[in-house]
Amino acid sequence: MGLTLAQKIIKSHIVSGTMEAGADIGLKIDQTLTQDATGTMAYLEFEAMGVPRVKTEKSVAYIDHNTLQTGFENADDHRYIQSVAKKHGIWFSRPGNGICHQVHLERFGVPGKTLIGSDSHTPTGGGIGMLAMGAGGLDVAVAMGGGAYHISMPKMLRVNLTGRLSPWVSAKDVILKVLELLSVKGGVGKIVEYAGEGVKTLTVPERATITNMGAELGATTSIFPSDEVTRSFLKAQGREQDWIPLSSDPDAVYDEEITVDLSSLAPLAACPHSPDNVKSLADIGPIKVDQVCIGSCTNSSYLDLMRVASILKGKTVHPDVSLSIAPGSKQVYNMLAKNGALADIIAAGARVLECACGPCIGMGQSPNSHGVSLRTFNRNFEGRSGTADGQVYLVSPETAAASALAGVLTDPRTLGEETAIPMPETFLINDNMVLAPAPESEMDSVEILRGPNIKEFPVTGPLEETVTAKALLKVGDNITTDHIMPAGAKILPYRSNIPYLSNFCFGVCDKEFPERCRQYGPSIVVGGQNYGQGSSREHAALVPLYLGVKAVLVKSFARIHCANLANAGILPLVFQNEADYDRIDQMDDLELPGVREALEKGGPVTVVNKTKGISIPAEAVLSERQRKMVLAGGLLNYTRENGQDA
Ligand code: MIC
Ligand code: SF4
Repeated sequence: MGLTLAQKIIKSHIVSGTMEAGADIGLKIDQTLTQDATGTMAYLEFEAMGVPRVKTEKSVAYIDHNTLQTGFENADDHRYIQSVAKKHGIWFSRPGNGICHQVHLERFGVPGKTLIGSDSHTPTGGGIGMLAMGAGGLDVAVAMGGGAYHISMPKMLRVNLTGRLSPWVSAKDVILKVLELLSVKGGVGKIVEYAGEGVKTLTVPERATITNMGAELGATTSIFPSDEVTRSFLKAQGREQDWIPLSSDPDAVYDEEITVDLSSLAPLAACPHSPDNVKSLADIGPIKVDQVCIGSCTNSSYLDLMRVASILKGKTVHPDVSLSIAPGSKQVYNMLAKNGALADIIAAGARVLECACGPCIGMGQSPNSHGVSLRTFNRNFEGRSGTADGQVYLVSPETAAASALAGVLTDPRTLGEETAIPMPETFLINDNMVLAPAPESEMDSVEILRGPNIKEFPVTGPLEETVTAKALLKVGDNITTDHIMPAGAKILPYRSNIPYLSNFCFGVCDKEFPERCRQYGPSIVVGGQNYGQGSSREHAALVPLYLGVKAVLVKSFARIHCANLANAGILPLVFQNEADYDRIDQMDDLELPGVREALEKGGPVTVVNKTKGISIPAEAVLSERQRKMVLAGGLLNYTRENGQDA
């Protein structure tokens, strides 16, 4: 039986387990990336492991999220990461060099290699045929130390692409269509492989837009074959030697298959407040637009911004619209500056921002009250923009630019003939903002620079025999990590300060939650489907841990968050019968009698609702390794006890 593309990469990297769907597998990791919002924690954890030098082929630390320096915090954290990187063998991409995923695709990604990153959009690397996955910071730290990355072996979903995109329809519309078909839960436990005749009609940046936003499907990752298109992209990046051909075998077997006819697609938008709330522009109608933001790791490539510049050229932004544009990387920015496209963007009245995540993570450009904001980004969760009642729609760069001129949501197909934007034969290559680590012989003399904002991360002890806790919070379906641990300009600078962050935990749902935790002590959070979707931020586990959360009991989990809970030593539980969700109310007294023994045996866990006098059966959604980890009190304790398998 033949193998799928992802199965081939898994086969060449598997170090433990078998390739049966659902089985725990350990993978050797070739490359890692971190960004600054998750990176400080990841490097504190790496330091705690005591490994002197990274053991990967390439590890890169990016600064792209926290670039708004409203106080000393971010700048201090940047210096900390820069010094840690220099000492321990990690390349350092300076602030201003661009968004991690865009830069990694351009300069470091290699087809057929494995990459994990402490950011959920790491699957962007799937655009050049990498097996690239988002992970918690601790998992990235372990991989840097040479440890395997553990996932449960995913099922394989094939998206068969036929036809070719019509003018003004672009990669964003493809992934929005897939989100409409599959929903934000549709990819959970799966790898999405793109195949079929339509693949070769898509450029690498277009493919990367699609794999990037595969994160919103909840998928483990998404991947495209590595073909002649990939080869020309790498050649244009001066890296043809990194290319290898890679595709699935003709007789590969997939668990599921869907077909998307590229020719039949029309421009789409994801409406507030979920990336799968997809409608056609015609169905939404010409709503008035207050703000347009172009950029993010989804849509800020050279091709995207050249298209935008060509639409804006010679025109002026509508007087009621604020248009901001952030190029994805210094390479993109520099090329636009050289060829004059930047001048067209500036002349049209766009507010040009630095190459960083910026508005995507709420670092500035929050829309006005109840404002409609069209964004080329990947997430439109409630409140993420920094404006609680902001109405964020996710659209393509073409739709964004057309609407910025018209002042209302506009179908770019009304713009007339599309100008052809050729893929450059050579990109402008200048890696002067990427700093090499110190040679091993000099690493001892590198001093780590720690600012006062860097506090210790919380750790817990071995799991107790019986857990007694209150249901201090009950939430519904599709709770995102932005609900659990919000980001944005006011909070993000404190990503290395868990005690301070804890004041904002679950702030979007219930501002009183942190106070209740302080008042009542140990707690269990109760939730619905797809709990913890979205970001890979382990802060969504570490902060609850700090506040005394012992277990999270839900209908189902999103992959990365579930792993982060186990890594932190919080017990992730799912209801055996979903209807039992209704049998717990907020503030009920709960008990997990003999939970330690239950976990040791790998059996079900009983949740006793003492307030209601009933017992509720639950399962710990953990592999054997994770069970041992939770018993030990998290991955760090487990690694200390068991060495580096672990
Ligand atoms: C995001 O898009 O939510 C982030 C910010 O990039 C996160 C990482 C983080 O929370 O720092 C992600 O996607 O993993
Ligand atoms: Fe940055 Fe936004 Fe991409 Fe997250 S989704 S990495 S915040 S640009």
